[in-house]
Amino acid sequence: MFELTGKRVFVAGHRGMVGSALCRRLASENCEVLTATREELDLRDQQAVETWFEANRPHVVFLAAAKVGGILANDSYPADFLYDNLALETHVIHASWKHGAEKLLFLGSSCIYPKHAEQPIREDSLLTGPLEPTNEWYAIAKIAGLKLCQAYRRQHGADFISAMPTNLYGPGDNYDLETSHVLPALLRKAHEAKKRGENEIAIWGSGTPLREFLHVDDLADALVFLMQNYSEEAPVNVGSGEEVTIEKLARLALETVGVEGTVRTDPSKPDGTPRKLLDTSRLAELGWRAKTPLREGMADAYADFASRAGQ
Ligand code: GFB
Repeated sequence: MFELTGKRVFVAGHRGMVGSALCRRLASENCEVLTATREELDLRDQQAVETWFEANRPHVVFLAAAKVGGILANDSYPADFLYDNLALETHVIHASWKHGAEKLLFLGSSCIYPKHAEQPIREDSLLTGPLEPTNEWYAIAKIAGLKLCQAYRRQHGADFISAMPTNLYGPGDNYDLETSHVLPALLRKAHEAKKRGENEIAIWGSGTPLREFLHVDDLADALVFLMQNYSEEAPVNVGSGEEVTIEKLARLALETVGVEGTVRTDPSKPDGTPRKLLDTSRLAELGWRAKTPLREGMADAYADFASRAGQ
């Protein structure tokens, strides 16, 4: 088991949904958590990253910083999704090796797998077929990050590992209707329908795509578990096994918010990949399983949204 006790642990991206969940989770490990705001350290600036690592010399790195967004943001800003992610992961992974970090965990995404991968998606289906076009820019950057970890392990013996989470949600999510992922968007749409006294929400696409959702606190727990218990080249999928259609998710959002309403589809908007269910047997064999049921997790996410919206 890899010990976190007494270590300096850098959480890159600590203000994001995943990074902040990691900080909450690491509070119960006996370690020193290092963070840097975007204003203090632009991870896309290689010199700044070098200088920061030289000064702080973390023993452990969780690479949770990333340019992320939902299907429309991915499709609209391909240069940002490719460049920002390639730049920051290259700089952090290289500096971690150069300045002697003992271990690094890189965070990928389930969209790295081929659009028509056999379901549930096993880790070894990586690079066996074409990607989903709406997010191929992000996926290519995440594949490059995973490969960097493998390359530094092979060439330099660096203990760098990768985790591939399914679609995430929870406290600290982005609720902007243009750039967010589907779950926060639907909670917000249901919330606004309730405020306006309406009984219908509109969803993008056909409503038939299937997605698996994982609460971010479960993910953070899995990442700490992997840091302590896993040390191999292959990436590890992190999922909940809880899969729903987008239409069902919209009905769950209405129930969570307390609206008796209906769901209208919008076929002019993209569906993206038809299904994205991760095979999590590798993680289960190591001894970890998700705990939060979707209905319970959505209530928690909505409480966070409502408190931030001042409701
Ligand atoms: O969460 P989402 O944006 O991303 O969309 P992906 C999931 C599904 O929900 C798609 C539908 O079929 C959307 O068309 N959807 C319905 C909506 N209504 C809405 C809405 O109001 N907002 C949004 N955003 N979607 C992302 C990738 O793919 O998944 C990223 O683009 C990343 O790169 C992330 O991998 C985890 O699941 O399609």
